[in-house]
Amino acid sequence: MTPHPTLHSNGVPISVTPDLFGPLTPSADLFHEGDADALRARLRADGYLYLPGVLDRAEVLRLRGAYFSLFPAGYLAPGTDPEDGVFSGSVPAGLPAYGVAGHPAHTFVRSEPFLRFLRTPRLAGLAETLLGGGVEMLPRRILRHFHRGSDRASRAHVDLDYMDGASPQVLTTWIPVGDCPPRTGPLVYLEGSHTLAPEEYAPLRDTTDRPDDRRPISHDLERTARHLGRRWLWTDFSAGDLMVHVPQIIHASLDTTTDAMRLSVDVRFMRSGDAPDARWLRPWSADDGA
Ligand SMILES: O=C(O)CCC(=O)C(=O)O
Repeated sequence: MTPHPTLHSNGVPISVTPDLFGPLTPSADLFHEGDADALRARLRADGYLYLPGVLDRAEVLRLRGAYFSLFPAGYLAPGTDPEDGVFSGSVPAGLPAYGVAGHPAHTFVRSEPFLRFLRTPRLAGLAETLLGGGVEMLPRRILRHFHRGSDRASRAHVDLDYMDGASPQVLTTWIPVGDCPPRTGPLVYLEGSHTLAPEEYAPLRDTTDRPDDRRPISHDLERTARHLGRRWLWTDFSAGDLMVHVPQIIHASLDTTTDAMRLSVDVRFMRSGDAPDARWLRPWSADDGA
């Protein structure tokens, strides 16, 4: 990792040392070889698939531009292209709270460019390969956008805690919408954590910055790694990369400290015919409570 002796998540520092951080293993070779058995085996073994460059970079960047074009003047740094998504440092007065009706993120996940992007056969095709049959894309698709200075990031969690009203045979695909090196706030995955019994990480939930919500495991990534004796796996994501993960793996995100903003889409698939979790049947809104 480039010399960042300390990273942060939710404003809490985490030292960048070999006992706390390691690299994600790429699997794009298996993807391009079309080796379905090997992809499924890798997903079972690691709990994730890191697939660099399998999406069309230009299309991903166009999506980034389409989103940031929706913001009022003053949000993007003067003279910059919306595709670059460069924060000016100030949020224009009157912008609704993030992701609620009236905010660009709320509008965007209901817009044709967003829905068209998700229709790329690569996404559903991969989910079919991995889930072994027909799949449905769940209608709740989360757009996450962080800018520097907010000290906000995704806490360590497992997706299953947010969709426990249905079969655990679901997969999450996570798409960085833009380049996303560690200081821009990507996802990080706790190595091999999909094999842990929930009781092993339950004690971490007692120290929390969200006392009213038992679902996050921790906002303190260093404490989480040390308690469970595992490393956070990271990479320097580029636009065009794709992650797939199982709903039992612990993951979190780092804080955004660059002028370039972090933007990503989180899309989940279930097997056709399985009963869905009812909370995932409506388009995402940041205040939907799901
Ligand atoms: O994009 C993020 O920061 C979090 C994505 C994720 O893990 C989730 O929505 O469950």
